[in-house]
Amino acid sequence: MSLPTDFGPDSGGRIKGLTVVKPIVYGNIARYFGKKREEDGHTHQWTVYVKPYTNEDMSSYIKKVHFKLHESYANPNRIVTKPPYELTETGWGEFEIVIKLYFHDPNERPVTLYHILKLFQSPVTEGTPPVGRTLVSESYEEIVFQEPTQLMQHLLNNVKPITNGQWTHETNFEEKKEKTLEKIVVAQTKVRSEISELKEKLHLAKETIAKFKEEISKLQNNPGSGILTSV
Ligand code: SLL
Repeated sequence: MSLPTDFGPDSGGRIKGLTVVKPIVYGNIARYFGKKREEDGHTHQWTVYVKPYTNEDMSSYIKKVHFKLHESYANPNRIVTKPPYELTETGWGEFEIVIKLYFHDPNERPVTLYHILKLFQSPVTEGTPPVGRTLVSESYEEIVFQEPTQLMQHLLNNVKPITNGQWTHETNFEEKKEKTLEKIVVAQTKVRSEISELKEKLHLAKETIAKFKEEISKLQNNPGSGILTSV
């Protein structure tokens, strides 16, 4: 793509106090062949990807996406220069994929994401079950641009929609957000009540200590009155 050129000699200067956030979704889908392939032992086809959370064409500010695969793959360093930022492969095993996003503005440092390629369905799956035989493992993230340059701000603000239709995801992130929030509230309540129980115990323990101390000093001041006698 051609970059705007009207930012003058100062375009390298950063815009103080400005933060631009771009929500993204990254992860993989995978499909089991149904059997192990004779020729190479591969069992799955999978696609790893990075896509925008909202209906925005990220190519206005993303220069390329680097997917680093396991060394068992031929040419493990795969570069994708235009959307969709995805890579389809076949294989037999799970491993960590390093995803590095590069931006058009060279002042902007690349962003690195780590995704564990998932091929095998866990015994207990949370949330919505996969459609058919396709497994989905994806995460929500936010790229935060702190004090971008004017050039980068321009690129970030001038994004086109990808589709005129609805932009949807395999994962219902709104539902996930609500459920996660509920879990946090439950955990918070539990931790709070444990803290107050422990405080109560501590309070009782302190009271008991104080009582004993009082007893001791009484007995020390008045030795004849108790079982304690000085030797
Ligand atoms: C495992 N630690 O043992 C992992 C490594 C590597 C998966 C998984 C290679 C495909 C090909 C492939 O699927 N590697 O032949 O190119 O589970």
